Amino acid sequence: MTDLAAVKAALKTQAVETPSWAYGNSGTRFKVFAQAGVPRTPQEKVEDAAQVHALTGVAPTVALHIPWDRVEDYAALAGFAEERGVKLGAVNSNTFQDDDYKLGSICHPDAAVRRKAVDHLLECVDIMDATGSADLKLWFADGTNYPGQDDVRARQDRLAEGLAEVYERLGDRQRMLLEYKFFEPAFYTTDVPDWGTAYAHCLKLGPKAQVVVDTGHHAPGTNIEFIVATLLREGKLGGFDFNSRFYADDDLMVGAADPFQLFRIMYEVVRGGGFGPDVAFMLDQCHNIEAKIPAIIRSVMNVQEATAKALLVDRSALAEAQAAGDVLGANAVLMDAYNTDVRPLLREVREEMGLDPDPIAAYARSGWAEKVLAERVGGQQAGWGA
Ligand code: PSV
Ligand code: MN
Repeated sequence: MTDLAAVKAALKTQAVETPSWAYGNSGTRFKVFAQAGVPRTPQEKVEDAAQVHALTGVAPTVALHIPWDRVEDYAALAGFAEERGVKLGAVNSNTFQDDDYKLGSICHPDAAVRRKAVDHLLECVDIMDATGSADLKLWFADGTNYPGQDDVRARQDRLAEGLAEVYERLGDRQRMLLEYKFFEPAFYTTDVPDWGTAYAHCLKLGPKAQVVVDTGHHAPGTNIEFIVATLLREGKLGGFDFNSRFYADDDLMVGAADPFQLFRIMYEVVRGGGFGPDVAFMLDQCHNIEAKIPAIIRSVMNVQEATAKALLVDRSALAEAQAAGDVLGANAVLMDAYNTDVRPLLREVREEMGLDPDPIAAYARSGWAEKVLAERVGGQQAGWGA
């Protein structure tokens, strides 16, 4: 038997970080479709993120991407966010959109380019000091396209050296979260292609370096929940970039393509003691053809639903069935939780939190979409890469 009151209490503590770039225009390399009313400034992105938190109650922070969210005064941006009821979250670095980075950034063969990349990462830590952010999220587009193009092992040495310099700069309450991705934009080798490589670097760096699992960054069929279980067991799971993929790094709404996978991941999180402040639950998505704010609300709700189901797993019945070697019985315990309709429970949780039980309908009624459509006229709309 699961304790429903405990499940509800846990759900009320949930925190899903939304990404600033998800509020701006995005697309593919073929076309970016502009949407009316999208933010033009980091402040407007924060305002949209505040709407998501106000309606869901579980999206209290918004991640920044530098330089996409460059401002003169980061402390002022943090104050602006707090006035609207949210905080600034992870600072995401960007060493992939400058011409100098054609052959890589922190792993580049030229020391001058490596210096530039590391300086950018150090600047991101300065920004964290100003915003009060705890996490520096690192993703490197570094790699090679052709066998022999560069010395793959030397690139690992350069990576280790650059990361070590940034690690030394971190404050006591700051972490570095290293994200892996198995391909793209490099096609032959990627310098941080998998959790093992990220883990090896983080282990050498020390306790403030942890691995981040972007759910879209795996080959089809990869057992992501096993990776999650392993990283948690080793104390090295720093967080998630949640999204869904059908083919590659599609960045669709989390829980849309494979809600069962999301449940399995969240079960391992709960099972491994990772449901809490030590693991950052972030979205990393782009909404290319759908309305952005409702899509982000839906994504947050999808994470909530998977979490509720994971919390509902009857752990003692499961342990009993597992110990007895009852294969089908154990599987049934897990499937019972997955097949539970948790929407009524989540409606209750929201009502108890003083929220509208239906955040999507509440958003439609709020008038926010009409307001920004009328107000956000002119200027340069924010977009992926701008
Ligand atoms: C790379 O594909 C990535 O997942 C990294 O997290 C980047 O910072 C982000 O996407 C940009 O959307
Ligand atoms: Mn990511």
